[in-house]
Amino acid sequence: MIPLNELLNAMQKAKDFLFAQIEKGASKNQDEIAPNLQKKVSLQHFDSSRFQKNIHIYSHLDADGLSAAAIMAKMFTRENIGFQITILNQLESQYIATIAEEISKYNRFIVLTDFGSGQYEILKEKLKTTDFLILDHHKPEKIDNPPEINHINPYFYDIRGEDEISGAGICYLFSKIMNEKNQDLAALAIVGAIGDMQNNNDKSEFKGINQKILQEAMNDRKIILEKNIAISRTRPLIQSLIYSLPLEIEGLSGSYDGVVQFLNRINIQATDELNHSRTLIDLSEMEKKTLTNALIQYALVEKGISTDDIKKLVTTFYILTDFDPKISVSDAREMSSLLNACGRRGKQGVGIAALLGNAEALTDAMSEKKDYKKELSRAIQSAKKQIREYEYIRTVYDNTIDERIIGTICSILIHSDLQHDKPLIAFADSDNHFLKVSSRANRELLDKGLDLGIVMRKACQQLKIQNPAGGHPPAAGAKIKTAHLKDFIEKVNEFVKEQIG
Ligand SMILES: [Mn+2]
Repeated sequence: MIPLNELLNAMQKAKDFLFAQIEKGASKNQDEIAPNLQKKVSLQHFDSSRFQKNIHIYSHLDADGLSAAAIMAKMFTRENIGFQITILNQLESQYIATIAEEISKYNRFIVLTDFGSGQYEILKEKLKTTDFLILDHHKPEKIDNPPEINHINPYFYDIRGEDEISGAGICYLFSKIMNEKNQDLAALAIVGAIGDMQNNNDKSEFKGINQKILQEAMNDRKIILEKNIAISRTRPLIQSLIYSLPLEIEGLSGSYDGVVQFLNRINIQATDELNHSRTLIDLSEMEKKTLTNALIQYALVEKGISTDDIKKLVTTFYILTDFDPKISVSDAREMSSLLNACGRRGKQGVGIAALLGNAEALTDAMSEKKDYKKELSRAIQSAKKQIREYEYIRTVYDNTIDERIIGTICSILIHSDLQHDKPLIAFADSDNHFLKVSSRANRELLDKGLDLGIVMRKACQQLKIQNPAGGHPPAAGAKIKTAHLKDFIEKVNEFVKEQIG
């Protein structure tokens, strides 16, 4: 059988399993939430229905995790199944213990999205198989064959969770098994996949199941592809060309006069008849073509920029048609970074509601994003001063950086100027003398065979660290005691050496 069909078969069984579980066993306290989780709850919908159990969805804090949660929220609402959502930065053992308590006290059924596969062993130890369902795409600890009914993961079917399908994509496929109507959520799966940078290849294209999902979203006109110059779509044209070109073009980048002359030369007005600044989306199709061609011509002929670099000037925008095209987040990439900002600032509910089309939430989310940007640029400047060199790795430990953004900082730094020959391991203070660990590697290191997921897991095992580490080859995380820092760095350095030394 082809892998996708096998995956869908498993989902069909998992759906029947889920219904069987929530139909039995009356819950005493349908409206209560485990008290110590109360402050983390962001969204809930309880309904009196034929179902005996309510569902508690736990999902990951990033854009993919929030998109996954939004899909599940819509799906359960449509089926009139009561649910609540809690978003966690990482599924740590302390939360698994709380979940176990919650199940026995309130008789909940647990759905874990965009995480869980990396913690399956400990979940199985603390919970009964009949109490939870995992919908994840991170590489599982063990590839069981056949996998258990409550554990859905593409890797069991030879589908790469790294770039062929996201957590939101898995939830989307599951939601369609639940109800064909949910095909209208395909665009949300694409937002999730973009959040996990699954189209981060030379052509910015999706592959595997992501490509199929994109096609479904396009068939229903939920997403429109738009090839255009890779500048901001919603900032004033002049500013966009001065500041947001993807490569430096002498005479335009940073030059107000240069850009104004350039636009004059090709007869494109930077302002409209009311003297308002025009943006890329205000331009007519004809003007967009003129601008793109003129820009390529200028860069190629007058500035001698290589054809490889020229390609970067044009990009594909994934336009979400459910949103006003005049706002930045009608671009799926912007939407995904909006969700990410909401998650990192502890406003997960706002992010999910915005993605589901709530206008008020969208306004709030956009202002969160502004604050988030400020916070990031401060943190990057600060982190750069804390970089330390080891033989096979670089580390950053900055106690002024919030643990929720350390992964982002790590990603930005690994793709910045100097960090190309070694992976970067970043640490931030967490609660109770613990450190949150984030690690990132670039393409060159991956091609050499580096798998940070394995490195993190092995280092944790060796140091008998209770919290299981998780992740992919290019990005992995963990949580360790501050006292373990030195030993942990040593182990990571050693295991990276084993892989690429
Ligand atoms: Mn994900």
